Amino acid sequence: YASSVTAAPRTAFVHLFEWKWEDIAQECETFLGPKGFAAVQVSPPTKSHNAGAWWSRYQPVSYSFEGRSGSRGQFQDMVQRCKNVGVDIYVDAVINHMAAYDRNFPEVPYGPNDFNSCTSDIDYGNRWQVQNCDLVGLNDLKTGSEYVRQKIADYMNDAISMGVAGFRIDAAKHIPAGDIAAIKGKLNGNPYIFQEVIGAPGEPVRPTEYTYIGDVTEFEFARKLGPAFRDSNIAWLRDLGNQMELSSADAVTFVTNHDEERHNPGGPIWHGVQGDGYFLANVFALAYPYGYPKIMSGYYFNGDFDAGPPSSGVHTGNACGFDGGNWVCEHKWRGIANMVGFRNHTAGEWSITNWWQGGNDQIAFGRGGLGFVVINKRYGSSINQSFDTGMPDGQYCNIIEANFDESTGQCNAAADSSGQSVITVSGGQANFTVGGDQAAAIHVG
Ligand code: LM2
Ligand code: CA
Repeated sequence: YASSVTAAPRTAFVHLFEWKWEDIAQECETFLGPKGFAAVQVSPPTKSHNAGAWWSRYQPVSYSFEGRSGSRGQFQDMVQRCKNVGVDIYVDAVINHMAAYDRNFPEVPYGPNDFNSCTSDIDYGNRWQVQNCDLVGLNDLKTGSEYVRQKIADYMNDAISMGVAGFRIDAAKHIPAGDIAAIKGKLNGNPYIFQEVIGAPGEPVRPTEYTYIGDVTEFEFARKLGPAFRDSNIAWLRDLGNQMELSSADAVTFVTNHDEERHNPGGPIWHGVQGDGYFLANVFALAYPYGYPKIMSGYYFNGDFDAGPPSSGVHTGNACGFDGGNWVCEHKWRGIANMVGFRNHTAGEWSITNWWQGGNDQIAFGRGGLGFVVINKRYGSSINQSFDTGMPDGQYCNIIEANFDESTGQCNAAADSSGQSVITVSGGQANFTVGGDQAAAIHVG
């Protein structure tokens, strides 16, 4: 791949949920690096409660790097190989709690005095309970204590020493912001931090309390985006960024995440396994100038909440879902993967220009002459018209239908595509033909 992909900033990342370290290393080299992904959020790397369910990973029993995704050596190899192709690794750091049941974790070591003592259910209207009681029965660490802070920082510094560039702070709402700040103060270097704070109306702990430490998840973005695409009511999304509690520079966005696709598949944060609407919502999230988008990449679980990952690896037998395998690989869906490049190449113009809407279900907008996207959420009805794109004249590859090969300069239509591969802009105008439930997108670079 030619330099222009790597020269553009990298502005979106992917959660490779439950992927093995070896598979992630290979994915960085063969796909994520070339496509311009900034980073991978990996599943919690520590030794955890030994159960088959995916959620056992959220019950650490020690801070040693060993578990279902691989060994410490494999982890280290992944970090280096991904870094070599420009892709950072973000560790999902489970630091609010340890596993349920026992308050002795000799490998850290933690003993009973290192935990808070409130074991009752949490009343989310009560700040003290949210931050000091056991979350779903998980032993709540005394993050106010110097000893616990140092143990957590030692773990994170161990990751940093292996080249880890950032962290997702799991259950951050359940940790006082001051405690996270104190832990961050003990870290080497300046790792990227984003904190999982699920804002909810009426709750006392607000996402904005955490922005002085690092980025924060903006759940409202997903809660509004999902229903808009599900209900084909997308024109109002032009104003979405203005309706958020967090400012763009502080927000991590997503269309769904590993919890939401399981806990509440029909709910406001949309279940991501199938459907053009879900695909189009991801296209929108990557085109829209708000936040730092994370793409969820998971596996089929047939409504089985507990189901752990498919037993065969992504690169060993069971391939990605579109080949009939068990891993969905949403990040490899052509339009989603190529929209990462769109976001990277449009990062210099953080505004919406050339807005168009046809009813509530068809929209198009530009990014200040660096990119232009058309989204048609009207089933069975094409858009056929000329748009004022604001783009420099020339020929562009429609990255939803085709892949641009930088080494040859060719725009290669995908085998399964019947849409336009090439869009010609002349005098700023371009004709687009976009089928129902489809999109088109062009960008500079
Ligand atoms: C998170 N963010 O704040 C993670 O994104 C989420 O996936 C984690 O919950 C949670 N916080 C704790 O890290 C998951 C899962 C829970 C599961 C926990 C712990 O959603 O269902 O709880 O991990 O493994 C499980 C059982 C639950 C039980 C608990 C303790 O499902 O019924 O509660 O273990 O034994 C008694
Ligand atoms: Ca806590």
